[in-house]
Amino acid sequence: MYEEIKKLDPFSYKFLMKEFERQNTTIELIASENFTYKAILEAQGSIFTNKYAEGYPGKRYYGGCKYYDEVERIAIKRCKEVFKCEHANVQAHSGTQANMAVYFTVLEKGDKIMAMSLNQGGHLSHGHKVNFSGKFYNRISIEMREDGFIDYDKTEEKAIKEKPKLIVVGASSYPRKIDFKRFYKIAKKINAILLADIAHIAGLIAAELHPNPNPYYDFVTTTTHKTLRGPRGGIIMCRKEYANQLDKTVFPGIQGGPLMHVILAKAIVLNEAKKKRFKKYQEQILKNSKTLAKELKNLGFDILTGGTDNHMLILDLRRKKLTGKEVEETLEEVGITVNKNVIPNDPNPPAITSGIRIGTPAVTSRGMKEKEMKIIANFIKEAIEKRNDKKFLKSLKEKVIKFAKNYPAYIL
Ligand code: DSN
Repeated sequence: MYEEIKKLDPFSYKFLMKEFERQNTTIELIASENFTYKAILEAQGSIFTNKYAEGYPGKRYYGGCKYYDEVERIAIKRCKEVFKCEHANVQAHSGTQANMAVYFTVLEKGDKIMAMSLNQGGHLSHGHKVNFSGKFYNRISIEMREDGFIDYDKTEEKAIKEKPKLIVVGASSYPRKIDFKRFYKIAKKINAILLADIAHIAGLIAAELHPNPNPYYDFVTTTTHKTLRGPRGGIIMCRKEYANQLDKTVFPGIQGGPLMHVILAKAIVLNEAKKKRFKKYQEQILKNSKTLAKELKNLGFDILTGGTDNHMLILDLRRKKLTGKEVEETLEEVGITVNKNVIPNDPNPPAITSGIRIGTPAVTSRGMKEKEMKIIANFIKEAIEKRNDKKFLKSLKEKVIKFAKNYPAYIL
């Protein structure tokens, strides 16, 4: 594999191979990452990368698009079947561009939106001031409880008082089920437009293991590479009445040529998502995150909200007087990859934090189950407890490498 890259560019090849080694010899626990299927890698490296196909199936601005039309049509059809939505646009390059397309379809500059802020678990594209969404729109926050759960009653009171034009329901860091129906009822009361951002939980929703906001939400956006395990990219779903306007916003509004090799890969993963084995995979993601949360709790860690309903859990490090930054760095030293994460009322800034987000999609893709989660929980505990003992960390790293190699992410 990668022989042509080696010939053309030895510099890039060297780092590609180093990354190949890193992926196979570390324990990947970043909640938004995964190891995609080989078929998806093939699709993304395929000849579908060669063609411009601006426009939509049957209405392209370039000749020679007939096979691309077939693939995009099937991707849309499968998306509608899997997520039970009325319309799908599979051209969004990313989750942020998917959200941008929705905002540009229904909002004017200066409009008020309601969403979780970054430190509540929301995403940059949910109105953060450094992002276009925070520069163009005026974001008010969803209300959260001290224990990390969404406070639906207070959110409703605030929404009635503030009357946002659009409510974004979804998170990058929320370990519990989201009550989409409750938000629907809130939005109905104030006539707000509803957008669910299901990027993190798309795989669970596809497998019917998490409530689905379709079809009673106006818009649903997702990425395709997290729990869904597909290519890096985005999808936008909406009710029929918004379909034409949304498609126009995506192209020619905010994007040019669609990445047809990625749309090919989206079609493939959406087919996979209909299968029994995909549901089993998603069930195992849940079993693994629940086991990891329980084991870490038994080992003396505080878990934000007390546990998890999805693919992630969040360690609250305040009682241990540790920061997310130092734990992330310690774990990286032994080959365990996680990310620091802000927690409600975090005394530390986002670059330091008092939390750690841990997710199980990637380790589950490597075939790990409950037994392995117990071993990983112990690795985490030992690394943190003996974080100042460099010799110990070195020997633990060796153990992690040996363990990880038993579950190859990919074989050359
Ligand atoms: N950056 C992603 C995450 O880690 O959750 C969201 O896009």
